[in-house]
Amino acid sequence: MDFGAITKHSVLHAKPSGLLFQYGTAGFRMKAEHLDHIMFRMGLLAVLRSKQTKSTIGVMVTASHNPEEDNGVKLVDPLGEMLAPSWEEYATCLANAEEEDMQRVLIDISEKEAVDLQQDAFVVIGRDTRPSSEKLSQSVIDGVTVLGGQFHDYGLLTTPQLHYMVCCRNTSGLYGMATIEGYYQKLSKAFVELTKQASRSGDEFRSLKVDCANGIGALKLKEMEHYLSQGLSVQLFNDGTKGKLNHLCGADFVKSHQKPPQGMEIKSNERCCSFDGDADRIVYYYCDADGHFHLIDGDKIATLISSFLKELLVEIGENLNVGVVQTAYANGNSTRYLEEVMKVPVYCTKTGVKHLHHKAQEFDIGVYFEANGHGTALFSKAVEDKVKQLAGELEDKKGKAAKILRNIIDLFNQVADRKVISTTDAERQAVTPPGLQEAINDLVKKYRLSRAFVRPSGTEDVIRVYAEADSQESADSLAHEVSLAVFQLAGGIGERPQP
Ligand code: G16
Repeated sequence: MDFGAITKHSVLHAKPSGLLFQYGTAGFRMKAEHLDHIMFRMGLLAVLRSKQTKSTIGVMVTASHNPEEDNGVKLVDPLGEMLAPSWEEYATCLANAEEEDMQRVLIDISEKEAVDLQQDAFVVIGRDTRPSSEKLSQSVIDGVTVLGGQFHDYGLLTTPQLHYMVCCRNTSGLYGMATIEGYYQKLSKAFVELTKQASRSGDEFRSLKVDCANGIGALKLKEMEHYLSQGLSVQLFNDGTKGKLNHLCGADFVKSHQKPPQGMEIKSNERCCSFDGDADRIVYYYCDADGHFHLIDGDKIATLISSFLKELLVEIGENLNVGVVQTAYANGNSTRYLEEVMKVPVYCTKTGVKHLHHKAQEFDIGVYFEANGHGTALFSKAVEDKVKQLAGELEDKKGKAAKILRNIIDLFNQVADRKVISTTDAERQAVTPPGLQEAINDLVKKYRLSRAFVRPSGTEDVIRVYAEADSQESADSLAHEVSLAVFQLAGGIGERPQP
């Protein structure tokens, strides 16, 4: 390592004093103005990780669902999955190191992880549409080059697209071509074939209104639209031409407010969906003939996907081990339905795609979704090979089901996806501050069919409160009471929570 060069560049990306940085649920997230040194240092770290794994590593510059003024960065590991937990710790350590300690921290990481510094390194970079993203991704590139790494800057990309590029590069193109064109071709081919195999094919099933959260999803869907034209006609809303990113629109807004985004007129039974700021979440919705809004969130998507997969497996005659992974936010009824009616085992992990993804890899077919719309289905290599073989061999109904399943495998982009309060039991129980969990338990007892929990967010400086009960009024009231308990027992600041 050329420490002279590292120091010379590092001072150009000075660390602001008095702030603590943490690699959270999905990387570093905060106001964009505090992130320059983190970007430079994540460029350095990506090179070390690339040398250690002898693979291409991804760096995505985005703050996803957070407001436009924020930004963030996440590293993507060799098969497109989230960065390994031990490296998250190195990322935190490097982000907080004082200038004079940088050399020691870099040597420490290299020694602990037996990084061969002579090894070549390659890093791919993508960014969302935030005004701050271009400059910040330049700082990542500075970090990569000063450590002698090679890079490819894809420029504007959605997060799933960057994950795809990393996976393609590390499988020598086996997963697909590592170009934007390759991404559109692979996914649209599988999708268009699936729509041809679908039993219902009227125009009403082929049109979709898409709320793009005023983000990158709009640009990329416009590029992809004509590849899909034989199977789907999309109408874009909140495409970034006037509104602000994630403001009054996008998946997070629709899920948490349980209403359509601003700027989208919905007629009865029209099919609609919303992305988030980096297009790695999706929720669907429609209004019925009486004007009632219906949300198909991650819980429902997981249920629909796993029921469909089970039907296909029965048709093919294969008995595979299908599991569903959720988080504490999953509505209790969805868990009950999956376990009791669908007879599918359900597991609960901590919030964060990385935790769900990890668990889902234990099954032949693992379906995972966070209620907020992050998720996918994972198929083991053995299942993938078997399905491809059966699709070639079987005929009639069985053959048709196997071919549908083969296209589904190609369609799912499977790449391997506040501190006062601490939690346990997949974040369903608060351990500290003392008395908080007992207070929540007492409040929950006051309502029928109720659950509630609290946890510190890993992407925003807030405590999240979740509540469910037998009616909307009860759920709202329980949420408010739990918020008040948090405010009192965890030393809340600012205004008291309002009902
Ligand atoms: C990120 C993570 C998700 C998580 C969400 C909220 O989403 O990728 O797994 O559910 O943050 O996390 P928290 O409640 O810890 O703030 P995104 O879309 O912002 O990347």
